[in-house]
Amino acid sequence: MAGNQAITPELRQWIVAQAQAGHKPEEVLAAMRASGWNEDVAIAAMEETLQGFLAEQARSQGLPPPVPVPDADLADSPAWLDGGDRQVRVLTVMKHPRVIVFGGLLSDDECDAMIDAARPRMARSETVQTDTGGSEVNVARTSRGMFFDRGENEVCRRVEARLARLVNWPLINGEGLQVLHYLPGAEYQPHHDYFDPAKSGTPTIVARGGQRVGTIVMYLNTPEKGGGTTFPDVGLEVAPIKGNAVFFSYNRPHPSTKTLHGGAPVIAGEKWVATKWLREGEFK
Ligand code: PD2
Ligand code: ZN
Repeated sequence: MAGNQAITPELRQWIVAQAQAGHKPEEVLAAMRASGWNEDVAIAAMEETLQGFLAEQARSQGLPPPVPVPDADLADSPAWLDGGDRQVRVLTVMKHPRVIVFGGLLSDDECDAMIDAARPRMARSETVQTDTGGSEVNVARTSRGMFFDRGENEVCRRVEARLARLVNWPLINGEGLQVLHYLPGAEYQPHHDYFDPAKSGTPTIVARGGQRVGTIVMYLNTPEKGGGTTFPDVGLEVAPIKGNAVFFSYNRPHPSTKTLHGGAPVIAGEKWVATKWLREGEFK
C-alpha cells in the first residue's frame, strides 16, 4: 500500500502550509493518517519536507542551517544516566541553550590521575586562531593548558567512552581532552566554542571533522571561591565541583544558540578542568 503513495510537490506544499500555520508535527501527521496516508509514508514526507523548509527558513534569516547535535536521553527525566562503567547524576537541565550539568561524572581518582598526567605538560593556553587556522596566545585566556591525544592513556580512554555514551555521540568525533589550570585572577572570558564561519581560517579548521557541535567541561577539583562556568545570555553559572561536568550543544555556529560561555575568575584556590569538544564528524 505504502508503495503507491508518492510524496508529490502538492503534498510538500500542504505540509509546509500546515507548519507555517503553526500546526505541530504530530497534528499534521494525525491529519494525514485520517485522510488515508500510510503512517511510514506520512512520517517520511514530513521529515523530508520540514528539513528542507527549516533549512530554507534559516537561510532566509541569514542563519547557517541546523545540524544534528549530541544529547543525553532525558525523555523520561531520569535522575541517573548509564555511563557504561559508571552511573552519572543529572543535576540540572536547560532546553535553550541545551545545558546539562552532570554529577559524579568522574571519580576523585580519575580527576587526580588526569591532573597528574597533565601537570608536567602545562603551557600558557593558546586558542585556535580562526584568521589563519593556527593557534595563538590569547589575553582573554589567562589559564595554562595542554592537550591529550584521543585515547592517549587509560584514564582518557575510559572517560572518552563514558562521555560518548552519555551524550550519544561517536567517540571518534571527539577532539583529544584539553586540561586547563587557572590560578587566582585567571579566567576565560566569554566566547563561543564553534568556529566563526566569517573568519578566513575556519575552512582549514573544519576540514578536520567539521564544526564543533558540543562541549563538555569536567571539573577536576573544587576551587575555594570563583571559577564557575558562566552563560551570560541566560544568566546561568555552573559551580565548579570536583567530578561534576557541564555539557552544552550548539546546532549552528551562531550566537542564536545562546551558548556564549566563560570561565569566571578564580578568586581563591586554583581550578583544573578537562574539556572535550565534539565535532560533527570524525576528528582525525
Ligand atoms: O574552565 C571553564 O569553566 C571554561 C569556560 C569556558 C572552559 C571553556 N570555556 C572551554 O574549555 O571551552
Ligand atoms: Zn569554551
